[in-house]
Amino acid sequence: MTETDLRERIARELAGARQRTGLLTGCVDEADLVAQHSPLMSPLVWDLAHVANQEELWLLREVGGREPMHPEIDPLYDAFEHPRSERPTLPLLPPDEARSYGHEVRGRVLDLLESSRFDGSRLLEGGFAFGMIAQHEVQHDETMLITHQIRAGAPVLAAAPPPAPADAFRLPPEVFVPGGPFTMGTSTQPWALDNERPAHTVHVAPFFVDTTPVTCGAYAEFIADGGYDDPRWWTAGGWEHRQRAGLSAPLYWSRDGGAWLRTAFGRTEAITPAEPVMHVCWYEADAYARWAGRRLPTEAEWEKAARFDPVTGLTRGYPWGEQEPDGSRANLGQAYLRPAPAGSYPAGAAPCGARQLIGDVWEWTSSDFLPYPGFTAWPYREYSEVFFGPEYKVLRGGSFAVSPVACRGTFRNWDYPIRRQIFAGFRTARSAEAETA
Ligand code: AVJ
Ligand code: FE
Repeated sequence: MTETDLRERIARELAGARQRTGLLTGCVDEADLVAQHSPLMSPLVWDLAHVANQEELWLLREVGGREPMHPEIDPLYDAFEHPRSERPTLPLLPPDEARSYGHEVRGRVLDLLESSRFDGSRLLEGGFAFGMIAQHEVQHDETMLITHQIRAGAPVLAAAPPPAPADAFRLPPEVFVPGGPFTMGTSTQPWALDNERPAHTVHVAPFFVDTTPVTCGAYAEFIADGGYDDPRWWTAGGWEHRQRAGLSAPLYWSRDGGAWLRTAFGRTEAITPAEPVMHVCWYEADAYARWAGRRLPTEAEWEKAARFDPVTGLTRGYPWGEQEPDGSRANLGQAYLRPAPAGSYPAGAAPCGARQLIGDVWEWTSSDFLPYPGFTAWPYREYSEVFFGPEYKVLRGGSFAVSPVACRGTFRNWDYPIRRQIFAGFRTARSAEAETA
């Protein structure tokens, strides 16, 4: 990519992120922006100024060497100084000031971009710092969409449904992924974040994985079969959590006689059986898999299913190859405010035949969030390193709510196994060794 192309790409990604931020914070009134809709989430006005503050910190100060614009506000927007539940009590910038701060930072960043070279320092190499900031803002766009989903009140967001799948009706329920080594992670993708690095060889035993994410219809069968009331399907920790939290269906589902309804962005409707289920925690996904006689895939299995090309033996950037995601291959970027029916996006299929690995819903894996061998924190420990450990589970593949810039075959997300507010579902797997031995 030439320097001019890279500059244009960066400007486009930053503008796209800001457009979505503007929409998500412009469609509710001032009271809604400053309100805390859930102790799990920041007020929207916090996200608004936090993305600007990170952009100022990394691009204007670190890359550009500029002085802080408002050093006194830095601690307010440092995610590690104040937990989300405390943020409404802080003297946050009011919405108008948060907007003009963001606008001013962005203007200066675009000036800086004009004169930036993309070499000479690790932050500038390949435009990394700019790419990191574009990814950061779209990640917060997803966070803000989660806040919108939690928010009570009249609907303010709407989108057309995703296109119906063309050939979903005759897909095999599962596909085979061969055993053997493959290259996991990356050392070369310029905008990959620290936890995706470095590339390393991982051996995976042969396995089968679901062709699509588990659907609402299949999940309703688990519920109807008493899955929530049978400790056989749950780990000890999962059963304890199911009891304590009173889990009996995905978050946002409700019962209407014999039918299931779900509420999304303020509207209640019948569940769509063919749609991937979401708003289930890791414990629910794990219990469903056991009920189905299967298990969650490991993170390495997920990545091998998504990226490994058995013809060349090489690992792809995306299931379909190296091209950036577009609307024909994946449901990303809040274009539609729901996952597409299972079996959609044949053009986005992986070599193994699995579909919708990228986009639609984040997919829980069985794996803890751990560093790859040779990991080094970059450019700050608080992005990934402080979260490594067994208390977080890895999610893969991105959801309909995240933009392509923060979604690729190597991208890793993580959360606590009890969390359900995120746009997460799952697919199941089983080992093939028994058959081939
Ligand atoms: C990678 C989604 C877990 O939202 O906590 C945003 C992304 N990091 N700002 C989060 C992130 C810093 C992060 N997740
Ligand atoms: Fe952040």
